[in-house]
Order: sequence, then structure tokens, then C-alpha cells
Amino acid sequence: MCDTCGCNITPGNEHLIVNDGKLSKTSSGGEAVEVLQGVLHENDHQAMHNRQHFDQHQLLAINLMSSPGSGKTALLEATIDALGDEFNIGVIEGDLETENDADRIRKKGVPACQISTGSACHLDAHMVHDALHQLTLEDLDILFIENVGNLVCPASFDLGHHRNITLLSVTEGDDKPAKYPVIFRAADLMLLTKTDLLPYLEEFKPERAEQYLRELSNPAEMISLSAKSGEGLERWLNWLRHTLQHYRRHLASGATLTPALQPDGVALHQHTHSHDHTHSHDHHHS
Ligand SMILES: Nc1nc2c(ncn2[C@@H]2O[C@H](COP(=O)(O)OP(=O)(O)OP(=O)(O)O)[C@@H](O)[C@H]2O)c(=O)[nH]1
Ligand SMILES: [Zn+2]
Ligand SMILES: [Zn+2]
Ligand SMILES: [Zn+2]
Repeated sequence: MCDTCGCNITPGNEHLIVNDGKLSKTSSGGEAVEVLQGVLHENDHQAMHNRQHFDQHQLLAINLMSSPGSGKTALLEATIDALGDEFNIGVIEGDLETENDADRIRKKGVPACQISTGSACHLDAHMVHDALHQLTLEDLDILFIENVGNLVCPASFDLGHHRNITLLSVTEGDDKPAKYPVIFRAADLMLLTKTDLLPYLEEFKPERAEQYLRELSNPAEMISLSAKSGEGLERWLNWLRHTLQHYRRHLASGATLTPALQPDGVALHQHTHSHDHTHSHDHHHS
């Protein structure tokens, strides 16, 4: 969790805490933990709302998580090159400061919305909600949400997406799933990226990376690929095609898809509780 670094509070949700916001006071007189649980609770409500937006438009939303620089944007560029004619793709880019990644995506002719998180080390459902209302969702088949490069915090926040993908580049070392279990446990798919560099990294063993993933009891598929050389891309593209079909079948039967591991807060919604669950929204829904 991010309770330790306090990063649960972001520009997207601070209105709940500051200036007499909804969560600015706690019933017991200001326990920080209670405030943070309240933030996660609000996040999960917002995430469910976001998922309803996506489902209304039959839009598959995928959350990409990894360390900085492991190749998320490069993978998106290669994916758009390969699938741009087959599917309408949109991208939400989470970055601390710059518009660079969104600019790279827009150059491919795909709509991209940038979220500048400022100091926040992850995206949350509120930030994604602001962004998704800037996209024309009904025009899209797949929405990629590129999370902030960080192997810890992003896994704790439901954004309302359907599938989690955790990337590990071969330059980072094959023991990362063991060192950062939460984010690798949350993966519905693990992508081993930059495999074109494997000949230079004798110590990196793909099978060892996969073994560490299995030791987390995660049965998720691992696909090795290089956005640069194109090796392994076809298997990834087929995963996407298959997942989109799978998602549409679920929608047809009145269900949706939720990512492999939900943050703690979601468990709170599986039983009834007494407080008021109505929400007001200051935007229009199409
Ligand atoms: N050799 C090689 N380099 C790659 C590959 N994919 C990305 N890179 C390089 O790795 C660096 C980072 O790639 P990005 O795609 O920007 O990584 P990112 O995960 O989007 O980075 P952040 O958004 O900053 O977290 C760039 O210099 C890329 O050219 C690959 O498949 N092979
Ligand atoms: Zn954090
Ligand atoms: Zn990027
Ligand atoms: Zn909304």
C-alpha cells in the first residue's frame, strides 16, 4: 500500500481532504489511517463508475504498469503500428511532469490524453475519470492507460480498468517479481520486454523471471517481446485480440471483467454497509 508514503492523496482526490472536503475530518478526530482508508474507499467507488463508462461503450481498458523506462510507450507505439487499422485505440498517459509520451502517441494518429500527476507516483480513479471525459469513448475499442513508471504504488489503485499488465524489461534483472510481489501478483499478463538485448545480458534468465512469477501463485501468461525488433509481438497482439473478444462476450452476458488483484478497498463493497452511497456528478454522461 501507499499508506506509508502518503501518496494516496493526489491532485485528483485532494479536494476530498483539504478545505473541509468530504474526508477532511474523521469521526474519531483525525486518525490518518482512517482518512487514507476513506480515500481508497472513494477511489473504489470512482473506479466502479469509470468501469461503467467503459462498459457502456464496450471499451476494453488496460492498465500498463512497470518501472520507469521499461518500454511501455514503445510497446504502445509498436501496437498502434500493428493494430491501428484493425481497432480504434486510445491512450491515457500518466506522467509526473511532461507531455512527451502523449505527444509520441499522437504522432501515430491516435487520441492521447495526458495526466500530469505532479508529485504523485501512481494514477488513481479520479485522475483517470478526468481524462476519460476528454476522450470520445464511443469511437474506441481499446483504451490503454499507461501508469506512472513505478513498481510499487500503481498496483494499489483500481482505475476502473479491466486488465492489468506488468512489464519487466530484461535490463532490470530477473528477480524483480520476487522483490516487488504486489505488482507482479496483480498482473493478468506479464510482458518481458526488450528481449533484443538478451544476448548482452547473460545473467538474465527469462525462465527464472517466470519462475519467480509462479512462486507468487500467479498463473498469468508471460510473453517475451521486443518493441524494437518486433520479436514476440504477434503473440502479444493475439493476446489483445483474444482479450477483447473475451471482454465482449462477458458484456453480452451482462458481466464485465475486473483485473486479477483488486486493491484492499474493493473487498469493502462485497457486503452491505450503512453509509450513503449516492453520488453527485458535476459532468454530463452521454
Ligand atoms: N533495445 C530496446 N530498447 C527499447 C525497447 N523498448 C523501449 N526501448 C528503449 O527504452 C527506453 C524507454 O522506453 P519507453 O518506451 O519510453 O519506456 P516507458 O516505460 O514508456 O518509460 P516511462 O514512461 O518513463 O516510464 C527508450 O530509450 C526506448 O527506446 C526494446 O524493445 N528494445
Ligand atoms: Zn507511493
Ligand atoms: Zn512512457
Ligand atoms: Zn463520469
